[in-house]
Amino acid sequence: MSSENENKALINEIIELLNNPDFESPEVILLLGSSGAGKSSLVNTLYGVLTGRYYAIAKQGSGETQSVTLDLLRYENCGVKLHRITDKNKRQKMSAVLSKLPHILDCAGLGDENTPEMREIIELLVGGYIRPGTCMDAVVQEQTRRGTGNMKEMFKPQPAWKVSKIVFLQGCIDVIPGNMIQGLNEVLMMYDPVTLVRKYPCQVFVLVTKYDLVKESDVHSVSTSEGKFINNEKFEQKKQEIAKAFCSVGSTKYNMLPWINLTDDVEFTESTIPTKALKFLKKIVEPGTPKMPAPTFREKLEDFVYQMYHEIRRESLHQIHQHNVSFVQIVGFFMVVFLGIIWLLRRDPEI
Ligand SMILES: Nc1nc2c(ncn2[C@@H]2O[C@H](COP(=O)(O)OP(=O)(O)OP(=O)(O)O)[C@@H](O)[C@H]2O)c(=O)[nH]1
Ligand SMILES: [Mg+2]
Repeated sequence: MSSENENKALINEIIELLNNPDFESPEVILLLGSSGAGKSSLVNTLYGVLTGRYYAIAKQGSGETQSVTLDLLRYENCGVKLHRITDKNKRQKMSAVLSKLPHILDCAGLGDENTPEMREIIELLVGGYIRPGTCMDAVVQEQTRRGTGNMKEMFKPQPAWKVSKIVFLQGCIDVIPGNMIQGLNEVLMMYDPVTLVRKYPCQVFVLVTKYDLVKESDVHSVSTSEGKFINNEKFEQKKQEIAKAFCSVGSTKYNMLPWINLTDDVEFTESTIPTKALKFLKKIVEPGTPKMPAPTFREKLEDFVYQMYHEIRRESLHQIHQHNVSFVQIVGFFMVVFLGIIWLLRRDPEI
């Protein structure tokens, strides 16, 4: 199949997936990784592939790697607007599903640390606490002023901002930020102490970027006047290292892809980038693990009350056994607790 036909088939498959009756809401994808890993370039790549024209809608670094994204930016439906799609047929096909394309969150590259401060920032990002457009430097300053652990008081989380999938970007020639990955893993492993339900059930994808810098050669890593290259063996080693760093959140080989971004230097008409990008987009919109509804306040309260009941019952039996309290005292206490619970549950039946 020619690459043009393969791309058309992929677009059709993506449209079909988005049109499925079980489609609920667009995915919210958070891009994470070190500064210069290629997060903003990925936004531009997906935009270019979907519209058929490459524009740098997300400001990306050029020349020497530098931190350019400073705010939390949200690209609604991959930043695509219907009138931007160049091909008329594609525009017609996409019109019904445009609003179902994923939303992408791009933010400043995080430092390689696993501190309570960093984990709180990751939690705020993943939990949908930070409003798109927020200056991330200001968030860090506010965190210093208020003290770590108090930032959730500042932002009201929005369900529409809550992240459903994380795409971690790692340049194949760059150092793996092991501490940051560990911090991310710890946040993703967090669970509600009452219900034991995972707080942030996000699927993680890893893109190993700058794959165009992998060259066949005898040496492991070469620096030339045009830049730095590595060979295939070194690339495979890097992939294994990344897989190991993510193994606790179950990121398998299936979720890790070698990746080349469209940049000012890479023309997408000459390459296989569109096919790879469409395959990735298909993977992102595929129904993965079924989404579990988050427990409501009422369900949490019921679980809490149930656990308390058994705790008190166990303790009471122990006290009776020790002859410390009488049966009548215990029954009286239970009556008070029971009436309190009834009052709590009836207070606001809408919750
Ligand atoms: N060769 C090559 N260069 C890439 C690739 N992806 C990104 N780059 C380059 O890497 C540099 C950094 O890219 P960005 O997309 O700005 O990186 P970022 O992750 O958004 O960085 P911050 O905004 O600082 O967090 C730019 O010069 C890009 O052109 C790739 O796949 N191959
Ligand atoms: Mg950026």
